[in-house]
Amino acid sequence: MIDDKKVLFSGMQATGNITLGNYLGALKNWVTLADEYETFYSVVDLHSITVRQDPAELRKRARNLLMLYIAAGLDPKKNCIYYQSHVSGHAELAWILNCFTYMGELNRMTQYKDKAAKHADNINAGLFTYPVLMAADILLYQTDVVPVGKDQLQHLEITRDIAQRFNAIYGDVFTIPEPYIAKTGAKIMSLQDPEKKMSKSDENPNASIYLMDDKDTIIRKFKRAVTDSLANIAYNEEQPGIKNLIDIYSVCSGKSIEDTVKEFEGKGYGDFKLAVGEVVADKLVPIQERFHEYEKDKAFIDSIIKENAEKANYYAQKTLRKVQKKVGFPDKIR
Ligand code: ATP
Ligand code: LTN
Repeated sequence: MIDDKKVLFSGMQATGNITLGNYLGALKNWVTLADEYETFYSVVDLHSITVRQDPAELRKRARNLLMLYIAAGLDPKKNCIYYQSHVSGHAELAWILNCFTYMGELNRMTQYKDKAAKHADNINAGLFTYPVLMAADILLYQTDVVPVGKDQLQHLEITRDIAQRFNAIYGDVFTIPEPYIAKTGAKIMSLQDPEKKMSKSDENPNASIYLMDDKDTIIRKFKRAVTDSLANIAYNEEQPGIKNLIDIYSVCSGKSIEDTVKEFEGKGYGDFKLAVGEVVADKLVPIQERFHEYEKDKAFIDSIIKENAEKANYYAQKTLRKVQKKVGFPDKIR
């Protein structure tokens, strides 16, 4: 708790262009929940280097991502939006938690298995202990709730296990966090292969809608979206492409799944795809406009980066000192 408010933490990697999946699965919910909680939204650049990055590119993407958080509707004066690398407590706590995490647990992580298969030439120890750093992110702020997409549930589980294990030995040190998964939009699928999640690291640009895509591009990508030959707009597992488009339309328009199906019953796929494109563009264009405004206001963004890093550091240090004491590190001589 901070000032009687529960704490919310979440983060995203600056590894590529943010997709509609990231927005609907995570960022959009962050905005909805922001008022209710004391919030920390991090650009998790330490996580990003588990996969090789070009330094100049990483720096640019990380700044763009930070500006996108703000452009999406998070007020940086109320929400602590900051770079993970500006708060050394993340790495320090991660080290300690590494000593409370088992190889067997990490070996079971599906994200690790997927990424290791994708980057067979660079299966580094950071990739393996990625979930421990994520646990440190969350536990450092005594977080109550973590809004994420469905793919991150396993990482939340291991975070809870590590926290409970630590608490069992040293007493009530960490708050045990709960995941928050939205009912719709928690898993947006690729437009080119609706059996696969939409991912910013997909090589095929037509598989994803990027948050910065212009309206024509958005509509063109939806027109090309892979569907089926049943010519029937219905919400079921046999029609994953159409199901995905219904999900997207429903979250972006605020209408329920049932109302969406009713609205398009009997209509052709072409008309439906166009309507999905329109509603998505209506959501994204205002975000893009705000983003371009912030791009011009370097001094404002810089001041946000500085102030929020200080705020995050303050809370991080509080937890870190407690943990260091518990495990038996000597007090610093001041
Ligand atoms: P990468 O492709 O590089 O692994 P990613 O697109 O999966 O990246 P992350 O940075 O790992 O994105 O995730 C950021 C947030 O977006 C997480 O909360 C994640 O659960 C959510 N998310 C990612 N992809 C989707 C998706 N297709 N649908 C819903 N939520 C998603
Ligand atoms: N692994 C997450 C990003 C992430 C995160 C976090 C999310 C790193 N640390 C802490 C929530 C809380 C992902 O989305 N791939």
